[in-house]
Amino acid sequence: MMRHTKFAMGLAGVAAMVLAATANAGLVRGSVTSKYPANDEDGLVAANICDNNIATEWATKSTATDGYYFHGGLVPELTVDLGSTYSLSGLAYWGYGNSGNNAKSLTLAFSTDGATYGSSVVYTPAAPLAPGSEARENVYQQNGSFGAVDARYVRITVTDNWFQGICANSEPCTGGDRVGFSEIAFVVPEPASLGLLAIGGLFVLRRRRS
Ligand SMILES: [Ca+2]
Repeated sequence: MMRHTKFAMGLAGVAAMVLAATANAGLVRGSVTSKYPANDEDGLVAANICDNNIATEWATKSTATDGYYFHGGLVPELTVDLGSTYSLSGLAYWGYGNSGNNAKSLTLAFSTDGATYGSSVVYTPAAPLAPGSEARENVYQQNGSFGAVDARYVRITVTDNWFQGICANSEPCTGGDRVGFSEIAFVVPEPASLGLLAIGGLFVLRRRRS
């Protein structure tokens, strides 16, 4: 852990030059697939959670027949493919522009091959809005951290939202009609491919000096 930190700091100059060319340096996004794409809301597709735009959202449908976040419905599952393996140490998260429908609990599971998922963490975003408010500007960035884990694929299971209400049987219930959020990105101290590139560069410098 310490050795990794020192290594990353030693390459800070090289990394800064490369990352300076990209927005949100230190954050990585990927392509997204939904386990139940037919149950994603029209226009609020899963790809919206990794498009670097907090104004575009993903959400499930809300009707009683195909809305899968109704109480007892299907559990949303999104998979992010980062394109290559990174050492992930945290996340940045932006909520959904409606208080009750914002994701309240996410389980993140990590994989390097997309087939076998190992460690997982639970992330609980704060409610982004006051009850009854739907102001877009309240969809703010929240950060979470976890122990460094190597992963190319992150499976996101959405297990709850902030809705609490009264169901048809007059009993208190959770779940509501839908769940969503607008953006997620993962914290990377250094892309693995960049590290290899930098190591190669250091060897070239050393050879030229000898
Ligand atoms: Ca978005």
